[in-house]
Amino acid sequence: GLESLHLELGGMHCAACSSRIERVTGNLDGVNEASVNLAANTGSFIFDPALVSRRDIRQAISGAGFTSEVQS
Ligand code: 9UX
Repeated sequence: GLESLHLELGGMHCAACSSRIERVTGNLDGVNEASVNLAANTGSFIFDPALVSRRDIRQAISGAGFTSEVQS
């Protein structure tokens, strides 16, 4: 079934940054929903673990120039 990932994000300074993170993660096969909150520096991702991993999602974010930490 689907799983969720909640991240604390670093390096966002404007709405284009949060949109970019939503786009690069949402473009991954298996990511069904990508929602980034600029003000809170957080992101929530719904994904199919048969198609994409938590690591894949975090690598897409770092590739776009942002940091992420898994929220407890
Ligand atoms: Mo806004 Mo974000 O000018 O990398 S796009 S700071």
